[in-house]
Amino acid sequence: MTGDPPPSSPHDPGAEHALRIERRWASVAVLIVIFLIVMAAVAGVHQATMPQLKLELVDPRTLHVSGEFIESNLGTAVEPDGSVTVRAIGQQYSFVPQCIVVPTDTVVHFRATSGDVVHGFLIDGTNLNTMLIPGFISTATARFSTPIESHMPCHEYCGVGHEGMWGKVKVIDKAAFEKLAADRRRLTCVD
Ligand SMILES: [Cu+2]
Repeated sequence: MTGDPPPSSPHDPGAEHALRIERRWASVAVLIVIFLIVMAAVAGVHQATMPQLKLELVDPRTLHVSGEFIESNLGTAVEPDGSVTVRAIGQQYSFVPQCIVVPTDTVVHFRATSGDVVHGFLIDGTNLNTMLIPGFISTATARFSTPIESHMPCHEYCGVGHEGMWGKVKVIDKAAFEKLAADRRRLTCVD
């Protein structure tokens, strides 16, 4: 009989120790994955079953007749606190207004909804991206530091005319905007 078994033997105490440690760390990794899956499931169920924060409803059948989204109320308005609010509607197959104008260096609140089916509201080159769902008011807040001109395509398939549904957003210098806003209650850049 010779002494110790060769190093590769399964009875090598060093190899067994390494195997135990590997198994231990593998269980830690599996536990982390299980924890993340449970966390995602709980968060998903919670979000699906609880009312969303600041859920604002609107009747899509009377949008054009009364309330916040009547035609004369659409476009960009200056608020008493200096911020601006943009109100818009998405409908098959255009946005109203078709061209939105906002100032630089100003807090801009977007409030939009849909008059018919689900549409998308996205401003190219920014992280502003939301859905317009009939019956709900979608809100987003942004601040633009430089003047830009961006496209605003609908990004939710909304019917045969979807590909032609897009608007424009013009961010203009704050001083120029204030000049424009001086004698108008609602602004758009629709020619
Ligand atoms: Cu669309």
